[in-house]
Amino acid sequence: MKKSIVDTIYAAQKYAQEITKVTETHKAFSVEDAYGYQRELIDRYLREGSKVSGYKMGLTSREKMVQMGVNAPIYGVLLEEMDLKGSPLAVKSLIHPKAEPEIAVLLKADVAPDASIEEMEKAIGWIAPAIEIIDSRYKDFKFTMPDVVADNCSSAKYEIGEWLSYPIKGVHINEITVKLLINGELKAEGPATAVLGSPLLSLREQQLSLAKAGTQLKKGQLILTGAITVAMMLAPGDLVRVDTNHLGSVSIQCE
Ligand code: OOG
Ligand code: MG
Repeated sequence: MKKSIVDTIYAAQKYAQEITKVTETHKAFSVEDAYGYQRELIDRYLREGSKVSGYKMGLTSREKMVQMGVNAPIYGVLLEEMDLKGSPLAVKSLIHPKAEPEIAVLLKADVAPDASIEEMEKAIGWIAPAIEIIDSRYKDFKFTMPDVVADNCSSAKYEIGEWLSYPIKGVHINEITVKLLINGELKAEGPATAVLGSPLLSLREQQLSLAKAGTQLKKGQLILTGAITVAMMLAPGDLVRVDTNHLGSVSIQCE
């Protein structure tokens, strides 16, 4: 019997095997349906003992929307096992991993679904530079919105730098800028405002999306607010580093 959409994506993630878009191999479906498949997929990991560490916003910058040919922000769920925590990235254990520079926030309080943007900002306890490793399960990293949402928005791994208390003294979050370097070579750079005008607006989008889905952001969760620049393909041996002007650096050694 043919595998279901969720089973197909689950197997592709688990065994790092690329697949043809499920909107082609199975059927066309809406973005709303796609979030339902994403939920089913995550529930499966949770039943196996995985734990949610937070959420990620995706396609929040113009650079990413143009790179991926998709024109609206999306969100995915982060699991604890995606956190590299300083360990090297085994490139061959993934399909075609790419790195992107992001700003991460860590919540010190729950964010009520109807909290104002000021209340939401007060729930941010810490901020850090981050590298997200995305690994679309689809051939050639090409997909439609429903495909990528069902694939948990290409989530694979992430590395977080040192958490600094938020707000940072004398610096507004929108003044942060990041540089993405591979083996010391500058590949891309951009301002925090590249993500929906502000990482705060990206977090707001996450809050409102979860409210629509009947859930909410909670204390202890981290949120990746979206790639500030294009994502860069990685090869074994690469050293990826994100340098920032106010948050320090974070890096991942590939092997
Ligand atoms: C989708 C995930 C995008 C971001 O930060 O824009 C994303 C993809 O590009 O494969 O994580
Ligand atoms: Mg990302």
